[in-house]
Amino acid sequence: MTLSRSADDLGRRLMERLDEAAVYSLPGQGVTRLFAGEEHRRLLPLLSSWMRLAGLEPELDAVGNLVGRCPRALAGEPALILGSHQDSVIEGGKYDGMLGVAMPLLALEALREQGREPSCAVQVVAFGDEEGVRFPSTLVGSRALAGTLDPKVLEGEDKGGKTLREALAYLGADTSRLAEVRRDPERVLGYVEVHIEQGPVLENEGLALGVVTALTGIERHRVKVSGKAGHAGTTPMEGRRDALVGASAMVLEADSLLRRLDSLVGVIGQLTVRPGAVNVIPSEVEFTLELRSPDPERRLAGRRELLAGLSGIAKERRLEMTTCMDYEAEGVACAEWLIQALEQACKEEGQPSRRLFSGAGHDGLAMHALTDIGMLFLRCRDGLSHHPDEAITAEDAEAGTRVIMQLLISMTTACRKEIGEG
Ligand code: HGY
Ligand code: MN
Ligand code: MN
Repeated sequence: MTLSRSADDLGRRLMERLDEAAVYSLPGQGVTRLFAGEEHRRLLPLLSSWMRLAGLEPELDAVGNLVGRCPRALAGEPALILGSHQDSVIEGGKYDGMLGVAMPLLALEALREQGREPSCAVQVVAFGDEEGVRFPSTLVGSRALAGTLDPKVLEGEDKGGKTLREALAYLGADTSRLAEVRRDPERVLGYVEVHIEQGPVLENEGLALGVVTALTGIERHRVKVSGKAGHAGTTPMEGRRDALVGASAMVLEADSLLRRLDSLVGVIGQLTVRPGAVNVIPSEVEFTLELRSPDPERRLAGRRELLAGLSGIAKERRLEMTTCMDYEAEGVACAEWLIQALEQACKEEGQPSRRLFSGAGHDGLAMHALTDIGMLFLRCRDGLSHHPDEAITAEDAEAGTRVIMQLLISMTTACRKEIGEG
């Protein structure tokens, strides 16, 4: 049965909320809200107010997640967790992350307004960190829930030398309670995240919504290239050991190799040049290298070929090179029962959908270690994301919210199917 289409105008209400949240940003284009920074701290009261309107009790946990629990979840019933992340990339958009926080909260609020209730206990988690932009760690919030977070990440430092532990204290989080964040899998029914697609598939096919089948595997490396500094005017060009020239050759080599390899994409997105002076030959360059593939074997083979290629360039140019992989997440599959539950909810709402793969990472990569995961994708304009011009329409926002309302009222049936009672 399609939920009644009263004049509640959920699409417009959701867009207004997303505009409101976007204000909590560093100055500049788009949205820049870094983990446990001032903007994150100032956003928390707004999200808490949305949680209360949704009938949830908000609580900031030890790693900066804002968790809203319904009374049934507070009483200890196994709960469906919905959510996404509060942080953004630098100069990102309004929808990556915040959509998946705002939409389930509005869906719960709208059900309350209609005098209806979700059929199972619900928690909405606004994860503190998914992007991994500020500290040398990522998925901190979801890994803490899954019990896979190494507490050492709290000692990781941002560029200004502030540790994550210090930043979390500033946010108001009590890191001494880290162990309490871990969830008992018996008390979790599953994890569902709504996210913009961040790609062009839905738009090209004229669909507002898609149901995700699997999330890509990701690895991140830090590569350090060392040469020799020297006077830029007096050192002959011949014989220089310029680390930046070497690193530039490596960037081009990585790009051409990645173009040749199937099912593997990658990027070198961050370079630091030392000493970084206009008249000094660069002595050291540190850069990041990120690789993604749905296929772990292809990712491993690609990594080997790439690092061997870069090492060959270092040798040729008499440079030293060291590499360190500081993050790896295996690709994960979404649970078939949650895929079907989301598809069914789309159908009930008269929304055609298709299944699709996610080339982006999400909190589900970490939540998969705790529970079954499912994701609903929303079409975004020009497939654009991690960009200030990221956009969705109010109509699609409305469609997504209604699908989540349907999912919430039909979860018992879906869960029963999963445990074999259906
Ligand atoms: O990097 C990603 O795929 C995600 O947007 N954090
Ligand atoms: Mn992102
Ligand atoms: Mn995201």
